[in-house]
Amino acid sequence: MFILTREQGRVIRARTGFYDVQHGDIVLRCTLRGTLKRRRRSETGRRIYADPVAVGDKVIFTQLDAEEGVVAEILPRETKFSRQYAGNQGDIEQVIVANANQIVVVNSTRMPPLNFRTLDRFLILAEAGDMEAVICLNKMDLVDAAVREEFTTTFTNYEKLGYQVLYTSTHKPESLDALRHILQDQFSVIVGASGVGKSSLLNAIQPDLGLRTGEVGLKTEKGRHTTTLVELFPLEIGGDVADTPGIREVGLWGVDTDNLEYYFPEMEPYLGTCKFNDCAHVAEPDCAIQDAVETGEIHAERYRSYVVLRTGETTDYKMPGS
Ligand SMILES: Nc1nc2c(ncn2[C@@H]2O[C@H](COP(=O)(O)OP(=O)(O)OP(=O)(O)O)[C@@H](O)[C@H]2O)c(=O)[nH]1
Ligand SMILES: [Mg+2]
Ligand SMILES: [Zn+2]
Repeated sequence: MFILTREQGRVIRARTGFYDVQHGDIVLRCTLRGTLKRRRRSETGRRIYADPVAVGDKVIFTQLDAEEGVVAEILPRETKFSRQYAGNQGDIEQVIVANANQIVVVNSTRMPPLNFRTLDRFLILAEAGDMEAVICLNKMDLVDAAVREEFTTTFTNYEKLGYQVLYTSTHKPESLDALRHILQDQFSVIVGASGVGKSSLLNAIQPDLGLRTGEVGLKTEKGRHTTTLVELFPLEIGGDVADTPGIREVGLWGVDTDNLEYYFPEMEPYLGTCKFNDCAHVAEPDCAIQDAVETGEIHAERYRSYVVLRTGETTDYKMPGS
């Protein structure tokens, strides 16, 4: 016999309608209490809906038996890492992970190739969600010394903006020390396109995770969406990490796109110095931002991301893995 007591736990896996909640050493498969379900419907219309519970959520639950429980309440989130998800009845917020304090944006040198638009989108989402962001360039073993040098030169620009950049290869164990150090005692979310090596890196850091990994198509250079669920793991070195599926479209959520320049730290010194007060810094004359791009003070790739997001140009919208 179980006594119905309310306990606090944490969601480590979420599948629509079912949530694995960890409480000490036990993991219970939980459903949602009726009032939470109703909230999910009324908030967002009838057919599409945002899941009210995300991995990382702290919840109050009631245990029903040795394996099952009911989530009665979701505790307020400290942070949330969300993206805009295009449903067939409009855009909704998809909270990927709640309560994390840092995002590790994984990219690969090749297979799939690096995409700066995707990287910058993730950095903006981290900023919008009040989380630290660390950049990781994986598969360093796949490029020769000259290309490695090119990458490090390009990424110096991100370091100047205050982002830490890690260069890793699962084939070079010594390259993983810095990543281990970054993850230790933090609650991190690993994001990036399909096939860049997110799950492989976590396996390399902690082999007993045994996460499934998948080959990248040789011709297409695209990942095959091997990881399909967000999942949270405790790390032996301390801290927690959430592995995520490579998402095809990193839609911005919680970002004020009319004031996008505020999400680009390198633009800050120039703000308010353009000829027009409402300068969008795209095609206006006497624009301090465009001038700074000309002189190289603002990196051209970053400016390109700004323009794509500001103007809603769709050519660059897809992730390499889509
Ligand atoms: N050469 C090389 N291959 C790597 C490296 N890291 C991962 N891979 C390979 O890249 C492929 C994709 O790795 P995954 O770990 O499945 O990639 P993922 O980012 O988790 O992909 P999704 O789960 O689909 O989002 C696998 O074949 C890995 O063996 C690396 O540092 N070097
Ligand atoms: Mg994976
Ligand atoms: Zn301007």
